[in-house]
Formats: sequence, structure tokens, C-alpha cells
Amino acid sequence: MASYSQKTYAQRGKEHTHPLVKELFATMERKQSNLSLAADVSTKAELLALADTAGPYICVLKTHIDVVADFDADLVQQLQALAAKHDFLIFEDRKFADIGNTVKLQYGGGIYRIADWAHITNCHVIPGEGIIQGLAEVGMPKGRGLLLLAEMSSVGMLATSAYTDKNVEMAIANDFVIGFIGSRRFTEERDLITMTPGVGLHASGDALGQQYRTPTKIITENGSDIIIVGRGIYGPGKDAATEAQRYREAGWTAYLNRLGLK
Ligand code: BMP
Repeated sequence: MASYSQKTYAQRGKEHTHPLVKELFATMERKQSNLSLAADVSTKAELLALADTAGPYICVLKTHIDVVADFDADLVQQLQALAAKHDFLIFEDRKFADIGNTVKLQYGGGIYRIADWAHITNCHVIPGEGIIQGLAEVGMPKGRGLLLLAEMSSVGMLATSAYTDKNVEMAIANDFVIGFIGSRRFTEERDLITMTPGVGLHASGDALGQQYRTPTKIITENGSDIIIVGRGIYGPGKDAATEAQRYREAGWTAYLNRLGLK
């Protein structure tokens, strides 16, 4: 059987059994985009402006909702309206890491009520499989999906070898898991997607350990599915619309190259 990374997003969407992943692949195909914007800005106005500017070019908006100083319920409503307007999904990069019972409370409740609006969220499996079960109890009935942090992009990260393999095992065994954060395709057992942060066309890293690789490396060579780009799009002196288009183009070309279509 051909590797999933040799199939088109459209084909994988058709064959997939998880409605959210079907929707994600269909969105990627419609918009010809495998770009996710990491919108790490600290005010409501900046976040909404960035989502509106980059919205036409992305398949997923990735948020860190707890860095928004003036967060309120209206922000969520406006983000949802932008998601509908520009046709993208929302991924709250919450990185849950506690026991099942606690993450249930954190995911479903509190100020942010993440499960009510984020199509996708993610977790570390350091507490064991109970974290997935706890999150699934809240997210499954709402049709949400979970990514496991099988690897990280930063210097000296500890998610390697046996730990990464455990992530893959747990992902295969749990229907709520739709894929991974990591740098490559991890398994052919079922079609689990990979979203990759630490992607940049120009910089090699930052002063705090971030490392950047190119879309060609990540998508064409490593078989990942979606590039996550933050400061490469909205960093100092950048025009977010121009950069979002540039990264969309680079990500899509890398995908066509992988398929041998370009
Ligand atoms: P930037 O492209 O500006 O470096 O942003 C990367 C984004 O991806 C940040 O939101 C960060 O939290 C996230 N991220 C990462 O950089 N590496 C990981 O391993 C996992 C992440 O979620």
C-alpha cells in the first residue's frame, strides 16, 4: 500500500473516517493550503486583525488563548466568525499535561472553555494514557480532535526515541487522537496527520532555543502534512498578508513536489 504521504490530501479526506479530519483535508484542498498560522499576539485586537489578514491563506489558525491579555467571550465569537468567513479550523495549542480528571476540567471549563470553540487541541502524554481518555470524554461528543506532542522543535527537547514511540502507540490506540505535533510522518498504521512547528524560510532559530526548518525539508522530505508558521509571517517589519501568501505557496509547492506533480 502506498504511504499516506504519497496520496493527495483530497484522497485522504475521502478515505478518512474522522469527520473533523475529513473537513480539514477538504479545507486544505479547497484553499490549496497546508499552512497553519501560529498567532502568538497578546491583545484581542491584534489577534483578530492577524486572523483576518492571514485567514484567506491558511487551513488552521493556531492560538495560545492564554497570552491574550484582554481575552473575553466576544473574542471567541469573533474568531469563530472569521473561521467561517475565511474557511479555516481553530487549533488551541494548550499542551495539556495533567491527570485525566484535571485536564477534563481545564479543557471543558475555566475562563476559556476551549472544547467549545477549538476544533483541535493537543497534549503531552507524560501522565500516561489517562490524559487522552480525560480529554476524549469532553472532546469526543463535540467532534473535536487531539494531537499528541510526539516531538518538539526546540534545542535539547526530551521527546525522543522510546517516548516518541509511545506517543505513536497511544495515538493508534485512541480514536480521539487525529495526529501529532512533530517533524515527520510517524506511522502508516492509520492516517494520523502531522503538524510541524519550527518552520521558517529565512531564520535558523531564535535566542530561546527555537529551530527552523524549511517547508521542503518538512513536507517534501519528511512527509509531514501541515507547516505551522508564526513569526515568519507576523514578525517585526513583516507584512503578514505577503508572508502568509509566501508560506502558503512554499508549503503547497513542497506538497506537490512530494507527490511528484511539480
Ligand atoms: P514561531 O514560528 O514564531 O517560532 O512559532 C512557533 C509556534 O509553534 C509557537 O506558537 C510555539 O508555541 C509552537 N510550538 C513550537 O514552536 N515548537 C513545538 O515543538 C511545539 C509548538 O507548539
